[in-house]
Amino acid sequence: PVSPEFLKELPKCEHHLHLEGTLEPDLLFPLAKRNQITLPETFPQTVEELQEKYNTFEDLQDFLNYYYIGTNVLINEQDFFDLAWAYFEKVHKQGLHHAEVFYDPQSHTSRGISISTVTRGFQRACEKAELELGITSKLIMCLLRHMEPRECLETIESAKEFIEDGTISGLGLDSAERPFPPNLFIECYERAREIKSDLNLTAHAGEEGTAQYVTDSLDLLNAGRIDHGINSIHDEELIQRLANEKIMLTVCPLSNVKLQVVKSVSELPLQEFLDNNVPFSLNSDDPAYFGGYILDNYLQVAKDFPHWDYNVWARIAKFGIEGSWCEAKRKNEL
Ligand code: ES4
Ligand code: ZN
Repeated sequence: PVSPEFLKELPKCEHHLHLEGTLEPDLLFPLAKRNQITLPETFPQTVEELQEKYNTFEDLQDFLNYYYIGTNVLINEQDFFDLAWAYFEKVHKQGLHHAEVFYDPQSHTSRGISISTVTRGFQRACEKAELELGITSKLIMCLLRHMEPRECLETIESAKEFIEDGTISGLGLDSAERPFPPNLFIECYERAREIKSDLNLTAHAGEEGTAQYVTDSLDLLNAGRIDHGINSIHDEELIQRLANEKIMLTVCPLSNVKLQVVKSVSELPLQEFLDNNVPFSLNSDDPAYFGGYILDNYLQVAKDFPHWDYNVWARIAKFGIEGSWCEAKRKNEL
């Protein structure tokens, strides 16, 4: 097995991280206080009780219920900045060089917070991270698939200026995967591409959904990569296609265990992906909720795949660089 030091030093990229999912309990409660937000009575009232709850989620929906309540404590531009900056500071110490991060504008606009407040707060943290930590980043807005597609179209319109000026460099699709298949969002993805023809596109698919959700995200939404995608393994033809078209899967090992998608990291089809030349990266998804940031995910995979040598890990690092949406010049540096 490779050493923890090697994994720390390995130049890592993150492609699947929800900024709202970096909200640690020890920031959540102070923010609730600062912003005078009353949490529901049934919500844990202390950091310890909340950490305890995070140890056992039934499934994706059980997690999302907590995640959306937590999100409500974020109000001011400074809150969004503080959240993202705390994330960048943490992963800087873990050897992260490049981050393509998600956020959910609708979680905030539905509470009366403008998309500009959210986007500018996050954007300022991204700029500071590049300047002071050397971490480059991209912001990806996600549509909540449990919302009406008509409302999602309005969200895209409200993001138009940020898409046009490049503040938002990609579009994704998250929240409860089933029963909200990709075909519901065909118009949304078309409209986003109309605003910017080279907008980067991705979608969560094949976490709790079937391989068909992955295929449909490629065919119907034109996604250039797939978030999670692990259920692709059940479709041999799809596996060959991912390899041929170099579609990267952004796998989230600790998340998959915490949400009981798999029993352990060793069950993930990572060896099969390697054997079939399917590009994948390792990511943290919602690290405050799932018990680990980027390096913690790498360390757990190394524990569960102890026979992987330096060459295998170098190959994974390379998948991540090539699957990133940054300019060729930056890829060379990485
Ligand atoms: C998410 Cl793990 C996961 N799946 C779908 N949507 C999400 N939003 C935040 N984390
Ligand atoms: Zn996710």
